[in-house]
Amino acid sequence: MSKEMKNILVIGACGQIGSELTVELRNRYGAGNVVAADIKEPKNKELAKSGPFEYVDVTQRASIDTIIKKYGIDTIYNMAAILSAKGEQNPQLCWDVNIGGVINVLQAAVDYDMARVIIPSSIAAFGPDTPRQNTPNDTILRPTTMYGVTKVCGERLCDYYVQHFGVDVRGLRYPGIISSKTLPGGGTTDYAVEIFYKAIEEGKYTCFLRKDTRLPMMYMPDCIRATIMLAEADFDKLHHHNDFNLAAFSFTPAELVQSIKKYIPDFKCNYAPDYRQQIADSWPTSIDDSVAREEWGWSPQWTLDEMTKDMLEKLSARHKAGKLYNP
Ligand code: AKB
Repeated sequence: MSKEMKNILVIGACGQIGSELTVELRNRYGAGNVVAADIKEPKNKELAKSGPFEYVDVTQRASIDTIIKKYGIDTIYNMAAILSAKGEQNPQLCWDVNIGGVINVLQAAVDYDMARVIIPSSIAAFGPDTPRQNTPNDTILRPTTMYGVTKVCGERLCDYYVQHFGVDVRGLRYPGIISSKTLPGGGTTDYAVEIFYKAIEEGKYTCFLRKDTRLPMMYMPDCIRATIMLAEADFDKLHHHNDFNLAAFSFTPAELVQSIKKYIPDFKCNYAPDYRQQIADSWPTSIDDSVAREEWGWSPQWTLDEMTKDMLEKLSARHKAGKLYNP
């Protein structure tokens, strides 16, 4: 039987996923019951105004403990992470945040008898030896990036804490996430967000991946819904815990350009692949998420063209109001 989630801490709340997840959790659980925490102050006005904010550095256990005690926290979403591209530039930092942070959160969950912990993984857990098309849930995990290494290690650590300490910890393997509110930072799939901003601002974009690089992607509303669905799922029905494949759609940069051109016909895209191409080439092109569908009822709602229309509408409105980068 799962314990009730009453006082939630979101670590990494100012990041791309954390900023929208925190606002949605506040809508569901009450603004005062969801504490946003990060090492930087929130820029997003909705996030900043909607509830409490505290400084937490996930690599410092004492910093997590202080906030757990202050608010009687019983649930942690740990969204703090160094992503794939930044992780290749600074592997030590990637390890410290993605593994040091994860073990701090897991150990805090044991010490404070937490009701629930959510720690995401990524498609970066896969590598060049993994079947690339329709990648199964349970398959070869031999990533070639530091980020991927930390994600596999994190999945295994979380499962260890389920088995040995009875911690209720859950996680899913995010594809590239596209969102209109907070920019991602340091990922290989970031081009799929930047392209929309540049299409609106300049009508052109230079993509750092080849035009035929197919990667699994998802629109933020589906990502938030999936994360909360898994957090609220019946623990007794879960056979997997920390390694759920998650999918919506896959596309190449060229296909995304075609989708944007339906709304901005003159949009131009050039291609100048850099070191991130090698990372992308080691990842799946599409994901089989049937385990998530079977165990907790997952199914995506947004298609590529629906997402493109919504992104362009939202960003155009902000651009006209002179606040494209400051929602
Ligand atoms: C990245 O590109 O590093 C992330 C991811 C797929 O986990 N968006």
